[in-house]
Order: sequence, then structure tokens, then C-alpha cells
Amino acid sequence: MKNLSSIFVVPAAIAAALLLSAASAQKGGMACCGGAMTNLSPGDKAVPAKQLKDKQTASILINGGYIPGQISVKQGKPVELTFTGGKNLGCGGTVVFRSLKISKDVAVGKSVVIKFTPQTKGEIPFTCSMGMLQGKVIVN
Ligand SMILES: [Cu+2]
Repeated sequence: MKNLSSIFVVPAAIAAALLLSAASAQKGGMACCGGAMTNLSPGDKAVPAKQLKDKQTASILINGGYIPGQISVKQGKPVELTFTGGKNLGCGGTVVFRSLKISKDVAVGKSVVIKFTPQTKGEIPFTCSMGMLQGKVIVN
């Protein structure tokens, strides 16, 4: 029986590895997020940050992607983004704003707040540690 089970397990592992490498090759990136991630792109709708008196805030769930994947903010006003780790966090547990030199870790069920003040209009991308999960802050 021991021999029989190993005969079945090995081909299954090879098939899974082939599927994973094929999926990552299609996206042209590294396999840091594995096959579990479903929402790798930021989507096409920006959600406006909540405007408070002296800051603007938004909450983003990391669960197979960023939900929402795009947040619009106003130039020159402090931004506070709360990232929360969902069950399907994967390597999304590190949030990187490369252009702002910000990198913070978050665990499943926990939150981390990232603060900055956008000085120029345009887009500020954020990613997972290896750049597969992508989101952006749009500064208006
Ligand atoms: Cu990743």
C-alpha cells in the first residue's frame, strides 16, 4: 500500500507544479503569489478616500488582491490607508509603496496604517513584496 500511494502522490505534485509555473509564465511575473491569488490587477474603478477635516482615509482588504484596488485622494492632504490582512493574504502580507520608500507588514486578521501626504498629482502604485499584487492611489 505504501508504494501505491507514493505512485499517486508524485504525479499529482508534478502536475500542480506545472500548473503553477504555467500560470506565472502567462502573467510574466514571479510566482510569489502562487495560484491562489485571483485579483492581481487593480481593476478600473477608483474609490474616493473619506474626506475628514485634516486627513483623508481609506480601508483596503488584502485577500487575493487589493479590495478596492484603486483609491483616489486629494493632493496636499495627509492620507491614512488602513490595510487589513484577509484569509487569502499570501505574500500580500507585505505592502510596498516603492516610490514613497514605505514597506509595512500585516498579518491575517490584523491591520496596519500607512500614512503619507501626496505632494504631486498622479499615480502612486503599491504592491506585494514581489510586485504581483498591484493597486494604486490616484492623486487628484
Ligand atoms: Cu506577491
